[in-house]
Amino acid sequence: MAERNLNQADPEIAKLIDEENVREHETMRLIASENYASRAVMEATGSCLTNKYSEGYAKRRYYEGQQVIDQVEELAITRLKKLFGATAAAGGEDDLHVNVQPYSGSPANLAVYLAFLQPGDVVMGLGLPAGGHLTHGHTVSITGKYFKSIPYGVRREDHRIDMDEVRKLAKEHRPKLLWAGTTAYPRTLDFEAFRSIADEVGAILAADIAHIAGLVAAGAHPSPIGIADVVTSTTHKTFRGPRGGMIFCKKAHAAAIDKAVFPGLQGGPHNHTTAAIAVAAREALEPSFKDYAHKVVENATILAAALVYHGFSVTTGGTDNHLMLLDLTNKGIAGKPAAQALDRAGIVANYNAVPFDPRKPFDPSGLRIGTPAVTSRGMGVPEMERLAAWIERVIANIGNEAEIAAVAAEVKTLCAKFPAPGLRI
Ligand code: DSN
Repeated sequence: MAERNLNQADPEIAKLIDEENVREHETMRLIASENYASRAVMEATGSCLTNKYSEGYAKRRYYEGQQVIDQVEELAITRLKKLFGATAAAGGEDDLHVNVQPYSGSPANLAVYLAFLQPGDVVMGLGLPAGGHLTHGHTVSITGKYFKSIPYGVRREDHRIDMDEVRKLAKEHRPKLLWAGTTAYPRTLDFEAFRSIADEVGAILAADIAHIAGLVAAGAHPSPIGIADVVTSTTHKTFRGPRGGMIFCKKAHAAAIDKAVFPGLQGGPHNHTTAAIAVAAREALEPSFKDYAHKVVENATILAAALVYHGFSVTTGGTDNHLMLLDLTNKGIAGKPAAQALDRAGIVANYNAVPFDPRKPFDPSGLRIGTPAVTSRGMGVPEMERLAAWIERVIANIGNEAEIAAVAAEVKTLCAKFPAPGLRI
């Protein structure tokens, strides 16, 4: 029987994929953790490599038939070493081990716990309400249930991480693991300062660069490679690869990290994802990726300034990276109805807690906005200024569906001029 394509085999799913393709083309993607993977990355993701089991690591597998897979994994590791080794603090590039098997960012972070901690040990990370990640010890996460979590926060005056507070808490609670990493924090992280605190208390320093990996690779944000003991990341945010995870560590920790990923937490690696990570690493080694990452930051800076011009309250007053956090309190609206109205206007962001938010996490005061995806479409300064004006227009017209539809039409017209990588149009 002739093989059927997706449309023939499953028209319902084919139609839904087509609809998502259109939605992604016609709307402005401002979710700070999303991006557009290239067609090359998607081809690798959709390849026959999905068929192969390969528990273990190159040349040490539990299944035969690894002639190709070993090369794929080794190529991904070699390219990532070249890319991130070049960003390392002195000597760091020679002391670099890479694991490309974590299924995504949360499993990569769990591997750090498994490699270094025992249940009940103390962990410190930026609290979720201050812009940290669930897996850095939040109460609802396994990392807050099985370990003793001491979150640090941001200063009330300027909403920046207070390194004096981090030091004070670390000295008091002696964490075994200290996280430097964020999901909703618009400023540069001082990895050297985290290192000195970790050294003072004998903690493992883990940097989670999931959001900023692409910026780090391109030199648009300082690198923790060679400073932190271990660095975890997803591969699909500013790095612009497939949905996946990766871990960098000093060679002394290689065996512990590898053992924690497999067999500690996972079975067979997703080889199609590994291949796509290798493709993304190759793309990130091209000079154009450096330009891209710097433009992401430039666009974020301009968008934040334009939003301030339109009367928005931007936490910390702006941004150093790819994202910003708006506190909508002065606009008299909460984050959720604002995000929903913007979505109807084709401007897709997410509602988010702001530091010291008096509202509940499911109905917080803020909006998180990021520029990685719109920058991948080639948008720049004029588009960021237009975007700020649209955001202001939508927020000022909540309840006026005709005005929101008018913005959606304008957004669609602009998006048509900036085809997104990887989409079929
Ligand atoms: N879900 C990611 C984000 O949006 O930041 C973090 O895991």
